[in-house]
Amino acid sequence: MKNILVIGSAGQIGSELTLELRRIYGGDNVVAGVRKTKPSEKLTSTGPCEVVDALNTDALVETVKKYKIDAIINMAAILSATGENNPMLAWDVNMNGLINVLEIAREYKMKQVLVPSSIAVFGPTTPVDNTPQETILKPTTMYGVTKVAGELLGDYYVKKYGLDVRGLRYPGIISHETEPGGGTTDYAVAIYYEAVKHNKYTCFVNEDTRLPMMYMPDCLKATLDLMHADFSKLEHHCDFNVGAMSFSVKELAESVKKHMPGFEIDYKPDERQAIADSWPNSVDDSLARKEWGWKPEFDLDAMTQDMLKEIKIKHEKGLI
Ligand code: VAH
Repeated sequence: MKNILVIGSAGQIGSELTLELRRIYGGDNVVAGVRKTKPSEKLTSTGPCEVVDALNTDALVETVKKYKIDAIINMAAILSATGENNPMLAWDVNMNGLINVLEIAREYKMKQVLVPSSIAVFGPTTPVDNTPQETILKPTTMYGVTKVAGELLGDYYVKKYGLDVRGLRYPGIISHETEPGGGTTDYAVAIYYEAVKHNKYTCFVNEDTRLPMMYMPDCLKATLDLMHADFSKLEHHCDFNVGAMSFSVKELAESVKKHMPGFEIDYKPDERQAIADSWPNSVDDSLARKEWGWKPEFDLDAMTQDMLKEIKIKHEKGLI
């Protein structure tokens, strides 16, 4: 692939993935597709940005033609918590947007499409520890429903049309560049910002909530490793489990306290507790390790040290 379009470039993963792809493929060869959110100066100064809405087929085709796009990364999604407040919007963006991307990729003979999935595909009847890749997928959120359907759709385009479609089930992603929005796992980012700004945090899930999590450098590594894997060697395509760590909120708070002894946390669970409770504690990512050599690098304490260092810099600069 030579010319890549990242849809959802202003988002938590999209913003950093676009910059990383530009470092690899060259700034002019990676188009940042944004919708409402204004792209950061880092995005606008390192390569082309276009207003791209996966629901606007004509505009999407115009961008594909203008930049001779031969690979699309579709990071645009309505996440779990927002999706429960507006299920039809989640279905529209996550499914109708995806089908537009897949149809355009088929029609314009794209070299690759990346369709991210999520641990949200699992539900309360899924085995909760070391969740296998092949298992019960009965999610209880609209976001999870769209991610199961997205995996099936992506695999269909592989088998029916021979299109190179790939996807991985992201756990909760933690980063300090672009704050997430509308997710259930957002607490695992907010805790660091609140610790630096106020030395305390009121968490919207209880202290025993344990979820699979991943630091952004590992998220980028997993995404790029999958993108660059030999397609002919992949037995799976759009549904790879990828794990890095699994921790409870209590363990996360303890990790923060190692660096900020006075940090205090209290708990006021809200509607997101039920979503978190429907997801697994940890995942089995042995197939990703076998098929494309997945191996995470960051553990909880290494992540906490880096997150607090970077967020303190943003705070000292008055950026937060
Ligand atoms: C969410 N951050 O909370 C997303 C993610 C595994 C969760 O898909 O909805």
